[in-house]
Amino acid sequence: MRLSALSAILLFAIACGSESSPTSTNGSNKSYDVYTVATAFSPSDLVINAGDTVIFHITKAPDGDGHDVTFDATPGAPANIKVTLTGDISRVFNTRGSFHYNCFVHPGMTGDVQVK
Ligand SMILES: [Cu+2]
Repeated sequence: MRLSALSAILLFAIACGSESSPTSTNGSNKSYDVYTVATAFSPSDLVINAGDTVIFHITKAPDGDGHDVTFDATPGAPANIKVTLTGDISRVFNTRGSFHYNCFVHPGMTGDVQVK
């Protein structure tokens, strides 16, 4: 019994090996930060677990414009974030899958969240 619990924990740790590093933890759910840096999202790729939160920290681009976070029309994608000059806006990812998003103000400014 004790041994199987230990191997379950070990398996869990191995399965989570490729995950991104959370910036905070609330119970079993974690929070990850994504920043806008000029006209890029950083980090632009995240691997998280279902139920985790991503906080988008949006700051004005050098061109004076804000940023939006618009997800591809994938079932389970969280609500889009409208063009924002400055603000910290969080989204909870409850559905497993790959979620690609764009800032349409800045062509080529994209990111991905993989929810395991
Ligand atoms: Cu942008």
